[in-house]
Amino acid sequence: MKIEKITIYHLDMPLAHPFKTSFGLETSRQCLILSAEAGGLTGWGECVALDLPSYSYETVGTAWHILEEFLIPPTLGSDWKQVPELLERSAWVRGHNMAKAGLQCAAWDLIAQSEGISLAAKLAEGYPEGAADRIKVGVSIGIQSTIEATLKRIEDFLAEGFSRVKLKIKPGWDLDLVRAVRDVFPQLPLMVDANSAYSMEEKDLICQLDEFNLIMIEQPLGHDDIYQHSQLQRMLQTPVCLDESITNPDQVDWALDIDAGRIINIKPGRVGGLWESKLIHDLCAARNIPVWCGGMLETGIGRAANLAIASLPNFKLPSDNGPTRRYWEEDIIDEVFELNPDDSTIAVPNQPGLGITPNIERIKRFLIKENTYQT
Ligand code: OSB
Ligand code: MG
Repeated sequence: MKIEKITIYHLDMPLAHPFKTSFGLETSRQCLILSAEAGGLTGWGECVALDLPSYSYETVGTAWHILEEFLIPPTLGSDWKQVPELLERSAWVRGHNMAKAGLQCAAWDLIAQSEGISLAAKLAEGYPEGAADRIKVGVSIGIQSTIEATLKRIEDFLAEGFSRVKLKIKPGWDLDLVRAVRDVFPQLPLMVDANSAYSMEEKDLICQLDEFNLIMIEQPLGHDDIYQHSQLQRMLQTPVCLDESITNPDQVDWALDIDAGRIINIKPGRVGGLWESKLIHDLCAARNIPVWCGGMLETGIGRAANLAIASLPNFKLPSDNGPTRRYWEEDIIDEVFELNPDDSTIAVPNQPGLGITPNIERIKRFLIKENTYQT
């Protein structure tokens, strides 16, 4: 496989609903979309960096720079047979996982298309169970203006067919919120995500969450911390789930060695790509640690890739990757991902590659800038 041409599209897409976390409010989503052409095929990928360095240090601006200067040049024209071979050419670049993952996804799309199989089937090669044809999803509910508004939102999502809820929390928006939700929904599969908003000074408060029978507490402490999470996990009954602080497979090994968490959130962008996601999936499976697939408010392109990776067997907990309408009035692919309300699932694309049809006209409508690189 030789990639002859790569295009980066920098988009700004209005979100259907504003999304507030402990690190900020998103009303529109900037992202980079990548297309890579080889032998008459076009592969697509999405770089999930945000416009601000708030969730991680990467931004659409840094990702553009890293792609243009360092990742695209060695990719263009190089000959490779399977994706891991291609990755060796940019392995020397430290960090910038989201930039790497976006380009890597386009390469996976190309290779799966060239073999005439879905990305899910390609990623599941070697697993006796194969890929699941649909995956369980939950909904991640941002910080609302009031507890009443949150209860109403949950009620609406349950009526739509979602069967698991994640609440974003931060200091001052935690115990009263979770208590109120538990009072009204005693049986609801429920979890919280702090996006690193707490420190060990608040350990007593965090431990009080134990009484609410949560599936997990996601990333309560520092974005690059493992050590204090291990101290906290020792005090908690509820599993800690690591999101921000896991940026590669080694981090997972070390975190599990010191019991810094008992569940791992895999986001291909954060860990460097689908290949690294598979490695983390495998090593967690070997250590009996369940994983699940987080979301980064992706367009249909990144969403299709997440659905594919989440179809692997150790993705044991519901994913945050919801149906299209939860994020977009207008997506940039023709397909619409629908929630199956009977079992809170979404079908994994089964056509070759990502199994989607990017819509160039809509990509152009949301375009801030684009550039093409050729051999
Ligand atoms: O921490 O999981 C997170 C969105 C942006 C940045 C970080 C996170 C999130 C979400 C959104 O929780 C989940 C989704 O895509 O629905
Ligand atoms: Mg998270």
